[in-house]
Amino acid sequence: PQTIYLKDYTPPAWLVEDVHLTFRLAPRATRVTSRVRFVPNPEATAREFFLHGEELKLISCHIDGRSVTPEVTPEGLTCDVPDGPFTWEAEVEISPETNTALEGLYMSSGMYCTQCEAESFRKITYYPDRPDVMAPFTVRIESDLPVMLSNGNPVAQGQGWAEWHDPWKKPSYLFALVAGNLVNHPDSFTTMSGREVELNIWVRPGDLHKCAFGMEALKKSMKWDEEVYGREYDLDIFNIVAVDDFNMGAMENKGLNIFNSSAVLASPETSTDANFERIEAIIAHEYFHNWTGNRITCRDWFQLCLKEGLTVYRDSQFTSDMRSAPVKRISDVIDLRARQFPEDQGPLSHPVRPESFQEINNFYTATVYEKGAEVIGMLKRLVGDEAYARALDLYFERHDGDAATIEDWLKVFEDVTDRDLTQFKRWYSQSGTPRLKVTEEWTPADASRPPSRDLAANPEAPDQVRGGTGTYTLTFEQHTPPTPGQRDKAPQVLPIAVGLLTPNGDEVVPTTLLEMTEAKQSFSFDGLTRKPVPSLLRGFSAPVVLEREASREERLFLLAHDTDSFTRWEASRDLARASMLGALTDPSKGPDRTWLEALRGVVRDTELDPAYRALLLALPGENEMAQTLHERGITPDPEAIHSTRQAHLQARAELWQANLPILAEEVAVTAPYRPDAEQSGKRALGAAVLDMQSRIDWGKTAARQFETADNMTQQLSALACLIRYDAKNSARYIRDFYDQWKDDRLVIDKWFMLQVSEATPDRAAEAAEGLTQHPDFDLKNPNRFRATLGALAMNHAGFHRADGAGYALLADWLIRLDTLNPQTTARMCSVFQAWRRYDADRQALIRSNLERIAAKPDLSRDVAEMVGRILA
Ligand code: BAL
Ligand code: ZN
Repeated sequence: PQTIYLKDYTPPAWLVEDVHLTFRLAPRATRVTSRVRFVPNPEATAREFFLHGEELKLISCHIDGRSVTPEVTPEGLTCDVPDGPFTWEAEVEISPETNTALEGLYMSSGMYCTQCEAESFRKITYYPDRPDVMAPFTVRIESDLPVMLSNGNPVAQGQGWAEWHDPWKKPSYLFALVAGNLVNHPDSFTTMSGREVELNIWVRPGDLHKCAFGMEALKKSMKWDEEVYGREYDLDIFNIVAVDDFNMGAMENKGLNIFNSSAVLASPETSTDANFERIEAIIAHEYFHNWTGNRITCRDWFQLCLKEGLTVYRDSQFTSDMRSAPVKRISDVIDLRARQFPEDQGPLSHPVRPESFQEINNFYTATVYEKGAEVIGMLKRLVGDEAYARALDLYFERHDGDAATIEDWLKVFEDVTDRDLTQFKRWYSQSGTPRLKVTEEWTPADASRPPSRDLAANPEAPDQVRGGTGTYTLTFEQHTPPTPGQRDKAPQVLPIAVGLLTPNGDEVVPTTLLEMTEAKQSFSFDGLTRKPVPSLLRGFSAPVVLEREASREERLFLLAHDTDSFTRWEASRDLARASMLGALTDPSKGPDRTWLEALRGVVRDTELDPAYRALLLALPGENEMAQTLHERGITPDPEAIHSTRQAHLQARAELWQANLPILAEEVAVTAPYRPDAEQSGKRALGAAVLDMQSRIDWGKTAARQFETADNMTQQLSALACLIRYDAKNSARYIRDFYDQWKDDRLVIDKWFMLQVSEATPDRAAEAAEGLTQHPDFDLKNPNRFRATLGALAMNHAGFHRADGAGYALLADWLIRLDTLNPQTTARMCSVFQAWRRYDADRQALIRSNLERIAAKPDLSRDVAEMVGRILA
């Protein structure tokens, strides 16, 4: 396969003035005709005419009305064309019904739908399928289906046809078409300039009762983007469609967002609090793309983070505003460490802006998205909120209608702030997670010096912190280990938010931003009376691994007193990690009881948000522990990690036994179900308490909750406890749950997932294998595949079973899926990325399974690239 390089970018030879498409829909023989007005690009150096096109049956083509015979290859076509503007017309035939890759135009549960990002418009018709070619589209759809939708505004419709026009020029990856037997949940929104916008969520008839929450989320997103970013919606109509078979979460097509049904449909009985929160965030994310992605798009796919990093950052701001900012921040960091850190520290490591790819679908990664968002967060911290707002205004003003680059993005910040962002730009080009070592030095009061009135790093610190003559110095050293293709790393700009506390818990230095630019750099705080306790990397101000072995006493102190909610949580996490590490490296050691006692004190503090307390309670997962051991040069033993973690959970439940009923009562929700932050926080803490209770009463309380729950959050958390702790009866509860929900696909996905993710390590592979034989298992449905085989990979000890049964099962199914759906297969291959962490026997087993996948005849380009990189 061909490798594409960022450095080879050249402007398109031809630009498009406008596009007319007609679709005559038929399951196996859809006819697509296109009429495209091409004009020469004055900025191009070449004039070659090339149109992308894959898996198309070319029926006819014309230039300015004259029939032409182009040279066709599997990738597209070339043709002799006039020197000046001309009109291209083509007719092709495609087969949506047999399109199991779910790229281009395909069918899902009887409806037609599309997914074109990144490079799948070329599976619909011949076109310059690259994001820097932007044009207004007019689309006519012909079919006997009642609902026919495309981008933009409706123009006209009649019996068997509908016409849409999108006045905003857009790249082909934002094209969308939907046709089916759909019903809508309608609403409207009045924009800040007083325009009325029609809103719809389109679903299959049985799903109409699951649209109200998504609609509210959409309206909140529209309002928030007006209030916070000054961005107004720009069409007369905004449509969302729910689709059961979808590779991603959702897609931001202009005016016609297409969603995986799991990312939009919700009801209290069938969706968990986590589902509601995710749906709210994804609806916001796709809506926010209208400005950051659609009005300003990417020049080429290397710039993917330009729209994705920024839009993830924007949706995280939105969730922080709608819910709890500290809880959102901590959840994001947990997610970053679980998904992005292993990626950045393994064979798939790549910069936020990659420099080469074979298949761009393989770069919709946690690095591009989540680390991309962290980079924006750092930039905002460095320049400040006010300059960030001005830079964004300038970005929208300067680049509206553009296909832009990271250079364009950084330039607006440079112009607004007069800062030189050359070094900061390394965050986009340098891969790997920086390690940050910290040492401290305390120089006590010098009687010969007068008391200082200044704190060097924080001239605005309040008066009461001054007056001493002691100096506290923090010295940081940054180092980024080599990553594929990048051996030597240069120092990056690290915004390090720091606070200092007195031994009695007062803040002696409030949060202060240290800007580290050197490989090694010291920062001093003068005028202190006593040695402070540092609270480092507040708010997780930079995506680094902090290497500091603080004492247990210091961590306990921060758990009790830190004024920053993130570092307070981090102290708790560090204590949990240290306790588990201690037990793993010295089996005679049990859980750290002092920590458990201290944690109990904090978790019982009713002044604290229950959602935050639930996060304090959550122990690092087994995968995170494996990563932690690996970072310390220790080979992780999955079984030992599993049993150590279980022993910790058991010890905690026994130690806290007497407190559990009071805690359970405190978080009980009596009001009608609402998926808001307040109630879901209580249920999150309630679920943690239920888990502890279930360890002690063998599922008695959980059984009661399972029988009486009126919402999926509590029914599912009860079922999880019953699977974990009531081996005798769990099969019955699993059956009951199935009988209750067998007609609801999204709930049955949960049913598949839970049985695998909650299975004991020795049973997980068998559970997954058994479920692949269930009549409801559907290899063609990505949600169901992920719920079954993806869940196996999430069961760390089960997946890494010593005999390799987990690896073999997954590889078998990846090989089968590759023939149908390369994109989902390739994405799931990443579960093998951390394979070099493990012992030689496991490495050999994983290698042989990866080699088995690589040897599959006709392996897709997507999977070939992924497996090749993982094995390299
Ligand atoms: N653009 C692909 C889906 C998303 O990130 O919104
Ligand atoms: Zn996105």
